[in-house]
Amino acid sequence: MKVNPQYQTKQQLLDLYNKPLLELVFEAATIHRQFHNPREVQMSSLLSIKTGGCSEDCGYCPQAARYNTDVEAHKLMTVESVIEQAKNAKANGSSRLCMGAAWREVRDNKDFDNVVEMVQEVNNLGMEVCCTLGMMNENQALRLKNAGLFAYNHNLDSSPEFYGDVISTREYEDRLNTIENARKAGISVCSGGIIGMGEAVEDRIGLLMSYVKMETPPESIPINALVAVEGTPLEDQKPIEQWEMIRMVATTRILFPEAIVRLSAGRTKMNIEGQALCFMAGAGSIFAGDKLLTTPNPEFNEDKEMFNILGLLPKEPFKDAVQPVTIPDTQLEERKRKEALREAELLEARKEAINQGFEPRKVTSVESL
Ligand code: SAM
Ligand code: DTB
Ligand code: SF4
Repeated sequence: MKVNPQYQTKQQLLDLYNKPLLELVFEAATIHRQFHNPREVQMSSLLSIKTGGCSEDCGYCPQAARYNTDVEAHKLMTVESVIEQAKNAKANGSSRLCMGAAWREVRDNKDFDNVVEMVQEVNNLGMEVCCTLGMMNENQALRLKNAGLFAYNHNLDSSPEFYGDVISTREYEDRLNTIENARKAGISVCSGGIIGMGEAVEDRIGLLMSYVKMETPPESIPINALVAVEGTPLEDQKPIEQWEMIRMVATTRILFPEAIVRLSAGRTKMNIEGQALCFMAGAGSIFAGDKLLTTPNPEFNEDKEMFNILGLLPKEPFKDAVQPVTIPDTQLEERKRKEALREAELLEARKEAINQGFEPRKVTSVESL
């Protein structure tokens, strides 16, 4: 059951969201137990592989170049450092790595080739690999799929009606197209939204209705509470009450019984009791590690203690699906072949020069140039 047939209309969903809290949690917990092991919670680590300097104007985002935030822009990480971070996340109990890039869209360039290689390498570590790289076309989605990508995260963020109040540089329709491209390539879809941006409850329900309308709703639905970052247009938004997170998690759980509902950004503002109610109401995953993409998150040890207190168990990778197979990427292979050839040619030219008595000039100081 992808969508719960009991809830078809916006009004039915609004009534559900506004139900007495414990009734709502009970209904969600009952459904959660029918479709999932309630003790298992997936720990997923986020890694910002390319940070800041983004051209978009998403009002919540500290990585948009146009806002004056403390985020320092960094170019794409190297494949080696991504592997190191992935191993570290795995050693701390994470079964999924989500790599995020502050891009408007994927471009067919060397950086993307490197991302393809990152996906291959992390998949080889036996972790579920997720990417969130902005908009992408079908061919790019296929390359990621063949590299071994398990899921693609692309959020709709809010209802179509409220979306324009927060973002103007990308249309809702663009987002739906990217989700469709991931789907067509056979990649599992992770898509959700943010609450606490000043939207009405109707907009939270409007977000969920967008997923109801899809032929296949997402397998994974992250629910983020806005992290209000200084310098962004939403910096003055008051933090939402954790009861709202619980209601949103529960409503999402009831509506999409098979999906993994992710208790995502905003946990530093919640206590263990509030998070416990989210797990009770069907949250099946958290982001683990002391950093989300650029903002703080509870430390691994704090979460380990919470898991102990609540009797939760970290979920193993690929429990509900098979691990994707990595297929060699012809573009990446071709680039590597050309690079190796160029390097060999340079080495040969250098040897030749030495043989002919031309010592390569040693640069000892800037003045000698
Ligand atoms: N640049 C890509 C894109 O926008 O599709 C991928 C990275 S972007 C940071 C991924 C998601 O993080 C956004 O769609 C948004 O839902 C979430 N996000 C970003 N900033 C946030 C914040 N301050 N609070 C909560 N969620 C946030
Ligand atoms: C999602 O829905 N939440 C994550 C993940 N998908 C990529 C991102 C949260 C980012 C919070 C703000 C930051 O740390 O920059
Ligand atoms: Fe750029 Fe993504 Fe941030 Fe929007 S959410 S500004 S696209 S990094």
